[in-house]
Amino acid sequence: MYISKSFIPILKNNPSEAKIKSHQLMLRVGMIKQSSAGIYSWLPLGFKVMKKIEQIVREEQNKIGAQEILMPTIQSSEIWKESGRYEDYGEEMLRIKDRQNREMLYGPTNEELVTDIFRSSIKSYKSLPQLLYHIQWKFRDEIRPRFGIMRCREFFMKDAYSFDITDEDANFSYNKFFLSYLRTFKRLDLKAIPMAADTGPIGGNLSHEFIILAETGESKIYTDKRIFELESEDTKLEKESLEKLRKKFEEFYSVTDDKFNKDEFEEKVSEKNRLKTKGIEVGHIFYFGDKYSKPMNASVDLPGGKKDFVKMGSYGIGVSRLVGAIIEAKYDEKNEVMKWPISVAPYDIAIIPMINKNDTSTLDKANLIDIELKKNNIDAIIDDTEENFSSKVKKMNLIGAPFQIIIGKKTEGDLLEFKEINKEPQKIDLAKIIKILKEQKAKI
Ligand code: P5A
Repeated sequence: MYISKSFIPILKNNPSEAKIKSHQLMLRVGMIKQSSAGIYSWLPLGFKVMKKIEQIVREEQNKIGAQEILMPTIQSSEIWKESGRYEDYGEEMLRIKDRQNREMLYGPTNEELVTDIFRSSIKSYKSLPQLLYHIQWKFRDEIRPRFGIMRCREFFMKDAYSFDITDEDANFSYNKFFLSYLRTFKRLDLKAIPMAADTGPIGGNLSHEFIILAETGESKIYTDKRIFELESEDTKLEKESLEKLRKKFEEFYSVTDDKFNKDEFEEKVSEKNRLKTKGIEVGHIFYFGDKYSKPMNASVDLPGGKKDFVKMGSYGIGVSRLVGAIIEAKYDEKNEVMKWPISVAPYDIAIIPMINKNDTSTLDKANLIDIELKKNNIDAIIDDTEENFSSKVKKMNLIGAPFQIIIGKKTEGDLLEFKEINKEPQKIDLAKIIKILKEQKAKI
């Protein structure tokens, strides 16, 4: 892709309305454009990153046996009246009337809708467990949308739901999602820590938020530092090892502020290990038993002929919020250098040829390189403008492709100036560059 033909509207300076670095960068390089308060359009660069995150989230859901569906954004109020949440949800719910004067709403979450889908088809314990998920826009009329796509009104969420018959099986389902979240955030090159959390309007009594540390985060956390040293190592999808994995994390006191208890914190964590800080909630999982299945009458036949209400959990990941969270974790705002993890980078590599009117041989060379890269599924962005070298590099540093090739007048023969952002340049040939990139991409 040529930069001159791309829709990447880069601003010269930081937009003054953005208070945190992810919002600054996203506006600066034109990843998003606000359309009204807390509602954004996603432009090509931002959309590419979000779609890659979505795909990783999807793959990790599939790996634990969850099945993808797609529920609508607009829901009927009827099912929310059945569960009793229609009144409870309050002003955050965007309520709409259709032309027949029926009460509809823009879904803030889907516990009711998925329970309705489940109860219409699944009648026997033999079909359990069921793990269903979708990746869909949500709307919450947040009183104070802020920080760009971090806390907005319309956002993209992966939400999954589990259905089991016993508490023990439901706990197994919960733990499968626990593992899939560790795997997902690792692939995004994020250190997201599970912390015991409150359940709020979703309900239930078991819940973890997955939090990444960031000064600009909106969640207050209290934790034993040593939890950050834990490796989120992979585990078999089996009851015992998953329980062990969760216990390993739960051994360290780590809670969000609504679960915080000063005495407990001081008793369980020695002074040198206490950490009181802030973070960004990128995922949240809940177990709430029959909170929805009972009022909505979602039951299945048991072996002895009896019936029972299914036990449910729900599991959310803020897919659009993750774009901002990755920037908060990876953007060096002082030097204005972004380095996307290769797993979600909008481009794998930037090619920067030095071009002037009388000599476009460097651009020809860039084009030849691009053909070879394409053959190897490596996605490059080429700066085909005649701007000076430093402004070209500045621009590419903001776009954040993790690798760069620089083609100057002196680039002769097979050796190219190749650079990983934040590292020293090296002179190597294209075959070697392709090898390095392929190796990096294979690790995703
Ligand atoms: C779990 C899935 C739920 O809604 N029901 C279905 C449960 N959980 S949650 O914690 O309320 O949301 C899940 C994740 O969505 C992201 N998120 C947001 N992202 C951007 N702007 C918002 N206003 C917003 N609200 C929630 C968070 O990442 C959260 O963990």
